[in-house]
Amino acid sequence: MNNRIELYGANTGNSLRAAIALEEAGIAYTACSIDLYAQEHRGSTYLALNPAGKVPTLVDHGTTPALIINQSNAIIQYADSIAPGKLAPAHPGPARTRVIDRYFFFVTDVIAPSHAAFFLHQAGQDKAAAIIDLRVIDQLTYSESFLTAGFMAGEQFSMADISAFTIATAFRDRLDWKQLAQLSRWFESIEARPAVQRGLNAFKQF
Ligand SMILES: N[C@@H](CCC(=O)N[C@@H](CS)C(=O)NCC(=O)O)C(=O)O
Repeated sequence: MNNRIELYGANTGNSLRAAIALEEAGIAYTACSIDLYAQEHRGSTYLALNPAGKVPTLVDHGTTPALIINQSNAIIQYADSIAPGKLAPAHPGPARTRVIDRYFFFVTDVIAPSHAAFFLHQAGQDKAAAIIDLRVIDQLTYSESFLTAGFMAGEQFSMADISAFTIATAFRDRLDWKQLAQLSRWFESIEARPAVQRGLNAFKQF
């Protein structure tokens, strides 16, 4: 093991969100790729870390016993707690609260419904899925109004940009970018960040 922290994941939005958060927070970690196609996430070794058989999972060997986190958004919160100020203003107050507010907008009003639509597609319920996908696109379009100061929650990059970026990436072919000048500028600037690029490439091999 090279680092105290290991991040198990695959090339999926949830895993990439966690990897980008660790990269942006400047937290050293070892990326451990899980081959979903080979069902590695359903094998006993991985199930011992994440009984739900989902990615990502973070293991911090710096605690006794090792700390295991199974939710991508809890991993982001953990990264914020051990690298204060990198993913949100460190001190409680209006600026930090705005970051949390926008972060939860993307997590609960955009990412969660898009997961529901994914499962409806898988179940052959394409009409129902399309209705939810349209709602996701509406919400992403609405987020253009957040970009008055450059980032999703003000003048500084934050966890709100991470949650927004991974879901905007998933819908990038379906957004009307020509009508979304601010969102377009924001997306390009987030995508160009070196830490975001490293996060996007964390699990490239599968
Ligand atoms: N709420 C969890 C969701 C995790 C999740 O659904 N991961 C998907 C990939 S995006 C997965 O592992 N799918 C494999 C499977 O269900 O077989 C999180 O945010 O971490």
